[in-house]
Amino acid sequence: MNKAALALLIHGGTENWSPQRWKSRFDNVCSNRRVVLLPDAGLDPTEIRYAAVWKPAPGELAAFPNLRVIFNLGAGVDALMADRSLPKVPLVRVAVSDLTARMTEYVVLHVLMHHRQEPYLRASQREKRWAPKYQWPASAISVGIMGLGTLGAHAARALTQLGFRVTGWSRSAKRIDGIECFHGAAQLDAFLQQTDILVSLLPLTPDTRHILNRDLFAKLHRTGPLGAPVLINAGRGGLQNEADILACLDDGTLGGASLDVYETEPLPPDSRFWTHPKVVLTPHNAADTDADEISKYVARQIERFESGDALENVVDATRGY
Ligand code: NDP
Ligand code: OXD
Repeated sequence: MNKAALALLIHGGTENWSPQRWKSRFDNVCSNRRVVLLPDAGLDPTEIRYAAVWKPAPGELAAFPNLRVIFNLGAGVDALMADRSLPKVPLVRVAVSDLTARMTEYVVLHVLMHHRQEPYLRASQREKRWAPKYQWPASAISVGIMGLGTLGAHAARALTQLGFRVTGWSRSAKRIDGIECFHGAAQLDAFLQQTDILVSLLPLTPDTRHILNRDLFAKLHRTGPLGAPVLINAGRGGLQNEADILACLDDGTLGGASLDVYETEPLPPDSRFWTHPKVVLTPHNAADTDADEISKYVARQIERFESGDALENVVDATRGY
């Protein structure tokens, strides 16, 4: 046990975020390194050089005066960015092919679900109603992806391979083969106007909070084959105005929604999303962070850091993602 200590600080409460599970994976991949699962009453906080975290409470990381790197065990760092006392050391986030592929599966599944009118077909089945509806080709549908980063760009490529018309919107200008790219506030309306299925894979920042609201939904393509535009949000719940989504589903501004993330998680039992006939709901598991993959990723990054190589996927704190 001669290498600098790594602290694990994991909140989340779901099966995937079982702290013991992560501890056993980190013990396997961090040989000769002390891995401490917090809280640990006997711990001397000055020993900790690295922290691997999921949803730490504000102030928790400030307890370690000798911290050198923080590893967020997921892709989105909004919970950490909200911590005003976050130590000013590099913050590394997850950007790995395993998680990216999982998110692309989710996006493809839900785009196809709405495109192939699955909610309607399942309702027909429950009612024993033989009532086929014309199925449009993928090429008739324009999928617009908000956020063309690690996840958005990968999902966009997969959708083009299925024949969808794919556009994307990001903060800075992009060039991606086969995808019409828009960027910045000035090009948002042009992007929305041609979008039949809107996929949100944005990070939550002060600029993107509640960006998915009635004004934005009203600008989506209104005369597409699906009858009304569809929203798929797997970014963060804070991106969406939930009252607006419900009202827009009710009045037909939106034809359907697939939601994986919510303003309050777990989603409260009295939320109308649970029972709304136009909502396909998943419990924030579009793309799970796999403990085997991510413990190896963090261990590799620590080895790089200790050999003097640059850390990868360091968050830009001024952008907030
Ligand atoms: P990236 O940082 O790689 O990409 C973010 C994209 O959003 C970039 O294209 C960026 O633009 C764009 N963006 C950011 N701010 C703005 C803005 N104000 N206006 C326009 N575009 C903006 O992140 P990832 O692709 O890795 O992940 C995206 C998000 O997905 C995460 O932050 C997380 O919240 C969520 N997520 C959800 C999961 C789930 O299971 N539901 C799992 C994993 C992640 P630019 O390229 O110009 O910087
Ligand atoms: C993530 C997530 O950000 O799982 O990785 O939401």
